[in-house]
Amino acid sequence: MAEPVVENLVFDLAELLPRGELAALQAERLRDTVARAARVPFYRDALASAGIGADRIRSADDVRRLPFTVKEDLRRAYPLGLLAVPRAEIARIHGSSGTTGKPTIVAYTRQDLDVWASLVARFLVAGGLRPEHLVHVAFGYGLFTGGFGLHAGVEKVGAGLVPAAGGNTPRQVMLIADLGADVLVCTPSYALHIAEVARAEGFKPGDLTLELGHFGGEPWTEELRGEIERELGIHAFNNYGLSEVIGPGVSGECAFRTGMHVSEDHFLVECVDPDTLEHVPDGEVGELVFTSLTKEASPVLRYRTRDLAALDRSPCPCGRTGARMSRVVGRSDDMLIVRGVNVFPSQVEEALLRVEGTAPHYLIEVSRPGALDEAVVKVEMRPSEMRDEMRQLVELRDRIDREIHAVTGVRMTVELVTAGTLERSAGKATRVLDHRRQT
Ligand code: DLL
Repeated sequence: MAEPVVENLVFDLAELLPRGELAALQAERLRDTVARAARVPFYRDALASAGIGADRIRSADDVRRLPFTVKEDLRRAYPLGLLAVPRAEIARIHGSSGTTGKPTIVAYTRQDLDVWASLVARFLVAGGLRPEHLVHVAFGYGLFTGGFGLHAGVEKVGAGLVPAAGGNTPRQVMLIADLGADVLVCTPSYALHIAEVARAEGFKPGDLTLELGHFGGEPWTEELRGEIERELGIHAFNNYGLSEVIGPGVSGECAFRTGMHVSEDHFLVECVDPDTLEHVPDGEVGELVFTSLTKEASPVLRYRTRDLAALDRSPCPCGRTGARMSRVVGRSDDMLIVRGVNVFPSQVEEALLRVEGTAPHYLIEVSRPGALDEAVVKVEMRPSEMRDEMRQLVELRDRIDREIHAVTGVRMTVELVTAGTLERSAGKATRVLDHRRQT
């Protein structure tokens, strides 16, 4: 049996609910949710077209009879067309982190905020957070759910908190060092950048007092986890969520790190083939679809996330009964197709991390100058490699070329760039520039 990397702790006994009791609770909550959603004209019409209403829900499996909801539905309802409570009951508004067009708006009642904080507290505690810890939160505070969501969860656990927000990385390093934070909370790419700046400021791996990291908000790989853990001397945990469903707190890893436990007493999760919308068996990658079970202000029915992952309902040694989702391996809509081959940016990252001498900062640029797609991968070299002979640089480039080809099946042009030249982000890293989409 796998060893837990931290003490196996549980925030809420509901996380251990036997599957039978969980199913009964889900059925009851699904009925309530459908009744609540039916107050919203959009959902009322969709339910009527599907010929289903709250009175027809007998079990959680009846979710399959409900209509799907997509991001475009939320966009079209901008700003508050899907609100299921009187406006006066809104306690907070958040939105998706997209930079183009209008954000998708989600509303929370007081009760929603309280549930949300508890769900964030669940994954923080599952990943070792204790009330005596000091937590450095380097997520943006604003419409994005990362900052306020993690903030409330940390407070719910009763731990100390530094609401550092994003940006000014040398200052972040200074605060972590001077205040002696135990836990770092941000995106995985920003954690790596903090590690990089800490090194530049003269800190060696493990010099900082950090013990744990809770990272989410963007896809990352097992290789990147290893890199962050080595550089910061911490145990790193993955957590997942999306604003349309609630924000962070939809799922997170436990001490055994065998996938992210979904809080299934609050969200029904399905995994479907993105083309046929039929369920895929556990263990197979498909698109995750969530139905909220307790949200008051912005309930969602069968929300298609576009996130590709696999579900695992086998028992976990931690005792939690919630299904586990794998890492997100890509999105059904941002997958790159290069010369007919499907490529996920995470595969390129995996290839790069296999090659010594490269830093995990990269940018994939795809264009179509003639009839064929061209993919260029800009890869930063580690400062230590920069002194090397030209021959070694060529060898390094060839090694990256071979690994990318081995992992993705596509030949890409590899460009080595000077350390520190690719733009760093305090939020989600930009990994792809697809020039084809603009033509
Ligand atoms: O990113 C919520 C969040 C904040 C989760 C902080 C965890 C920590 P959005 O801005 O709506 O919400 O973006 C949601 O980000 O559909 C996934 O594609 C991606 N995503 C979030 N967490 C992970 C993760 C927040 N752990 C979108 N792994 C989702 C992979 C993730 N992708």
